[in-house]
Amino acid sequence: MIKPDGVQRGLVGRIVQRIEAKGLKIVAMKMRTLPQDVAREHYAEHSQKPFFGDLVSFITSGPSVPMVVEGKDAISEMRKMNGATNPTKAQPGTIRGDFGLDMGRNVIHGSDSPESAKREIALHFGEAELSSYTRIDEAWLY
Ligand code: FUP
Repeated sequence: MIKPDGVQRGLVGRIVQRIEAKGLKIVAMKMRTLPQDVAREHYAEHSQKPFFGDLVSFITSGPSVPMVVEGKDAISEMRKMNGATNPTKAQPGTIRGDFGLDMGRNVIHGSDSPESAKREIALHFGEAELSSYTRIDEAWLY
């Protein structure tokens, strides 16, 4: 999910381009401002952390772009592309390393396991919103 800072800084196209160029397949995408309850549920694992309030108010402060991304090792490849949580620690070449400087405004979120992906997808999309198609280059990618 591209966070509100990524949207407001006009980074959506460049981020989508990286995902597509890697060979991963975007099967759902929308723009939405997260309601408070969705944001709290999304970051439930951090509900007891001191930064939770700031995190929820930032993530609900403007539109985000949730996506569902498929492909070989999609979760680990996306997290590799996203880079370290703190953008000042993220390697150049990663999305956070190239586009971020602040821990709280780190441009993008990526699910960290199949279980969290399933849970997070359900927060943003209904079953009917997930598309099925074949990328023309799939035979070359895999
Ligand atoms: P990640 O899985 O890389 O998104 O990182 P985490 O789940 O650990 O953190 C989620 C979000 O909480 C981060 F994107 C930024 C925010 N955060 C802070 O603001 N301060 C912290 O110390 C840790 C995380």
